[in-house]
Formats: sequence, structure tokens, C-alpha cells
Amino acid sequence: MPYIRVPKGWEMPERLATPEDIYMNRRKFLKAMGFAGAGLVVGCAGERPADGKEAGGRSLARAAPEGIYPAERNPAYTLDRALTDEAVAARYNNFYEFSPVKEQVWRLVDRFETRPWTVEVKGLVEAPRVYDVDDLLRRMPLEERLYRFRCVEAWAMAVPWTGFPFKALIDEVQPRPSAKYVRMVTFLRPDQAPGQVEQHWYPWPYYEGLTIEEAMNELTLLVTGIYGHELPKQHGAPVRLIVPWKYGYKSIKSIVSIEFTHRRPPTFWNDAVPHEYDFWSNVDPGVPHPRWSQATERLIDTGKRVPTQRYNGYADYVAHLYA
Ligand SMILES: Nc1nc2c(c(=O)[nH]1)N[C@H]1C(S)=C(S)[C@@H](COP(=O)(O)O)O[C@H]1N2
Ligand SMILES: [Mo]
Repeated sequence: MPYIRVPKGWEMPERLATPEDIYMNRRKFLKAMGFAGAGLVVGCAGERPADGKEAGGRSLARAAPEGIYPAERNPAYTLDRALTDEAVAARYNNFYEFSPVKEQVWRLVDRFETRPWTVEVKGLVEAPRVYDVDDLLRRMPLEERLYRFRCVEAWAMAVPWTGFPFKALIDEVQPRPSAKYVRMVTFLRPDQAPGQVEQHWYPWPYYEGLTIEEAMNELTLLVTGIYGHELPKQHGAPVRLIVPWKYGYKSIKSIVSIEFTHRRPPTFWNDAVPHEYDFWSNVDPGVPHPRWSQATERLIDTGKRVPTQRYNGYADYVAHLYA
């Protein structure tokens, strides 16, 4: 059994105390009774006064702690292209848990609850632990970085992410020498994510994996913010992965668990369509997708086409991993 941090009374959400499936069933029961959600909102009410500062009708219980954003920009990671228009990036998303239609995702995330949120770190580590995402936000070395981002579907963007190196978390849990891979999993909440119901043929919940060397590379981030504020739900709130030299589907959103393993973990898109998506998925303009060329990419805000670069332009950081 992994170590579970004992939360203070006021921050004790039911999902820390009960397994996810019991929690889900209980929620369904409460919903039928007309009580769903009440416990979660009350659970956080003591942390922040209802001072009316929150704009846009957003629940206080769902916001990141104050004073986190914007984080200082790390000038070591700059771009050779303009930043993508924020509003375009926020309305053109791949997040199949909600919809396979990129332009629809942002409209369908309302019911998705991103607070409270825990990430369980387990497997071949000396110090397994369940993290509360706000504890990570307060303790980890948050910084902003400008990265290119390349989807396997040949669209691309360039955005300022806020996050911390995955390595900072890995160092804290101390992987054993036998740990060779990291497996990450997204939430399973069909009552909040319509795509998990409508696309019942996919092997939910979404899962991804990296080698330990990839996960510890300086480019690999656990991301909680974008454009100087917390991640909107459609970008993978409250915490997602960003591996900028790989096709976008490796950058798993809304992570609930991270497991260190000896064997290479299976990955969602490789299991779903094995002849189109492999484990490595490094951006490579010379290797076409079975259904389209990868030589160029389309910038989502201007529509301009530009050449795709090997490792998405990050060869200096990562080529040695594949020598
Ligand atoms: N859980 C989850 N993570 C995911 C996906 C998804 O459908 N579910 N889509 C991936 C794909 S294909 C891409 S291109 C990026 C898109 O990230 P964005 O919407 O923030 O631009 O998220 C990746 N992470
Ligand atoms: Mo993608």
C-alpha cells in the first residue's frame, strides 16, 4: 500500500478516504438524491474567504492557491516563432475524454472537477506518496517556458507553459535502480467527461509512458499553467505532462497517477491504433504518418505552413537519448 498523507480535517475530500469506484458510486447515489457536489465545496470553504474576487462565476474551490501565477520566465527556453494566439489555443484542443472534435472540447468541460485533486506516485520508488496538487504548486520550482508543440495530426502551436521539471518530483520519490519506465494515467469519470461514455470503444482511462531518462530530461515538464495563469480545463488542468520533442499525444493531460515500472508500459494510442502510433513518437519530418506527410506543419492561429524539425527543434537536448 502506498503511503497516504493524512490531510487536515478541513481539506479531507472523500476521494482520499475511499477508493475511486466507491467514490463514484456514492456520487451517483448522491446525485440521484440531489446532493452531489455539496461535500466537495464545503471541504475547501475554510481555505479562502468568499471575498467575491473570483471572476467569471468560477467556484472558489476549483482555483489554484493565490500568488502562484505568473511564474518567472526561464529565458533559456525561447522560440524562433511567434507565440500562438491564446484564444485560438484554448478553443482547439485534443482531449478525447470530452470530444474528438477539437473545436468542441472547451464547451464540454464544465462538469469536470479539477479541485481537490491528488496525484498518486507509486511503483518502484523508495518514497511512494499521494500528492495534493496545491501542495505541488506551493513547493515545486515553478517557471515559465516558451515551447513549440507539434501534434501528430500536423498542426502546431507555440505557447508559454508554467510548470516544474518532472525531475524535481522524481528526485523526491527516489526511484529504485530497477525502475526503467514511468507510466502516467488520466482520470476515469464518465459522469464528468462525455467522451468517455460516447467513445466507449477506447481503453479508458488514457495512459502514457516514458523511459526514466526521457522523464528526467531537462525539457520534460509537469505543467499546471499556460499564458501566465492556471491551465484552463481543456488544456489538461490541474496538471499535465509536456514533452515538446514528441508528438502531442505523449503529453498526457489531467494526470491522477504516476507509476515507476521495470517493463515498458503500454500506451493509449498504441493500443488503440498500433500501426499508426508507437511508444517513442519522436517528432520526425522524414517519417510520414501512414495517412499523411509529417514534412510540414500548420500553425493553428495563422494557418501558415512551416517545415517540421527533427525532434521538433529540440535535437540538442534529446538526440543523445536515441543514439
Ligand atoms: N488525457 C488526455 N491527454 C491528452 C489527449 C487526450 O485526448 N486525453 N490528447 C493529446 C493530444 S493528441 C494532443 S495534440 C494534446 C493537445 O493539448 P492541448 O489541447 O492543450 O493543445 O494533448 C494530448 N494529451
Ligand atoms: Mo495530438
